[in-house]
Amino acid sequence: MSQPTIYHIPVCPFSQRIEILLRLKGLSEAVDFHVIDITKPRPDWLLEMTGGTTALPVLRDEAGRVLKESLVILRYVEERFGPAPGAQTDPMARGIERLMITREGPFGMAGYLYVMNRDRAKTGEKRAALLDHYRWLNDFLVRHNPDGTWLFDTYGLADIVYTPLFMRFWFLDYYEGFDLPQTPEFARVTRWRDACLEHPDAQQVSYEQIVKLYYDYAVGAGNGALPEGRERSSFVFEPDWPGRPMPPRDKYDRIASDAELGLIAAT
Ligand SMILES: N[C@@H](CCC(=O)N[C@@H](CS)C(=O)NCC(=O)O)C(=O)O
Repeated sequence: MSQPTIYHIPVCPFSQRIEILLRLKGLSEAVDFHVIDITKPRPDWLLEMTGGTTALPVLRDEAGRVLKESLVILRYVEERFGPAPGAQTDPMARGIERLMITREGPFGMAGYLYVMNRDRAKTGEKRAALLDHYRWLNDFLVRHNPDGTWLFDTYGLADIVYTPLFMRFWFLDYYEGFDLPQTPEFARVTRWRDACLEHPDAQQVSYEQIVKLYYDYAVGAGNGALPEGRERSSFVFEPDWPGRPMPPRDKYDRIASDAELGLIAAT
């Protein structure tokens, strides 16, 4: 192995962060990406490499040393290959970026819990929990860069960390009819989110791809688990997502079959 390898699952938001950073640096070829099929048990060589944990991405360097956690891997990529063009260097600016990033875990979790919920009585509370995070992000942006687009003047680390989550939240648009309220309290975060979604170096995934692959999350089954009555996961590699129909949106009423989702391979 002559360069690092990142092991990841398809459309993983956490590995997309690293892909965006590498692309911003013009270094997309400096790391190999190896896709793991999340619908099958993890191979022994992978579990041996991770020490038994299953969460990805995992980076393995040329010497066989292993790193986990996307934020840790991002930092490794920055330190190994140098900062991206326009990256913040001032210690306080770096601190403010990290402060904003402290919220990424709970923010992502709120969106995933919202899409996975199938109890209509709880939808309001899931939506409210996510909006609380968006409000916090809005206030943070207003405080540090009220008139700009990104957290600072250029698309940087905090923007990179959140962009893949905004893209996964297309599943909320499709399955929950969720969007940010068009009110002043969300105006700044809406501007930021929309610009992140359109950034040219962050186009590794599409709306259609997210909606099709994450169908199983929308009916409550995460991480390649099978929803009731199904034999194929929406994360299967074959048939690949472009050939499948758009899934039904009625996630609260029923679980679509393998056939309806286009998951049965032609024989
Ligand atoms: N905090 C971790 C989260 C990683 C994570 O949850 N990865 C998901 C894929 S998007 C995963 O591997 N899920 C399968 C599993 O945990 O077994 C990071 O930032 O890298």
